[in-house]
Amino acid sequence: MNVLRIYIATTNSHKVEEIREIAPEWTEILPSPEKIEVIEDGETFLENSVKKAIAYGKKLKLPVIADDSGLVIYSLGGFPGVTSARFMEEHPYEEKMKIILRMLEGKDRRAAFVCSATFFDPQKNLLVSVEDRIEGHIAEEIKGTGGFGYDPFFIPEGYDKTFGEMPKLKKKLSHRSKAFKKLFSILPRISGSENL
Ligand code: ITT
Repeated sequence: MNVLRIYIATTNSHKVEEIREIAPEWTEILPSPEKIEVIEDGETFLENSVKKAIAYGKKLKLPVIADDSGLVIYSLGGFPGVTSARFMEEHPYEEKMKIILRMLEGKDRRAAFVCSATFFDPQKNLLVSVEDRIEGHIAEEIKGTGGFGYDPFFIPEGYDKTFGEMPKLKKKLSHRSKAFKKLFSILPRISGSENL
């Protein structure tokens, strides 16, 4: 079986680890050899993941995947959404989550993690983008130390623990896992052959 080397267009090592966990055997997922500055000013996760994939793919001249993701809280109009990383950027996540918990007092706590996953092969001029999400709600308090970002206060639907309390299960259930499984399953079909 031919193995396809794919570079990940990210500066976030947690994303690399989580994507590697679910990547099929015909892929070899590698961190990008260079950090490329991308201005993430898109209005949607899709726009930003496409921007990252194109910027890295054009620079490296090799197949890449990009992930743009975030937390969407419905009663806050989708906040923090595409600004999940930039909201109070210089502050630790504990502080960011405490502020959000205050914003949510007396409000509906339903939320989702969303991930847009994009593959770009600059040599074949092939770009494929998918999006998926996991529904859940924001816990009353911050719990658990696993995962990263907002994991310690997000409880996925059907569970009573945060992603921060069950990091192993998070890797299987997450928005990222769902989006990249979808991407890896359609890539061979889209390229018209079993392996790209
Ligand atoms: P790159 O742009 O370099 O990939 P980043 O961390 O800045 O890295 P994003 O712009 O996609 O990535 O921002 C995603 C943010 O959304 C991330 O920093 C977290 O705050 C949040 N987030 C996304 N996925 C998450 C997850 O699985 N668990 C917890 N928080 C997550």
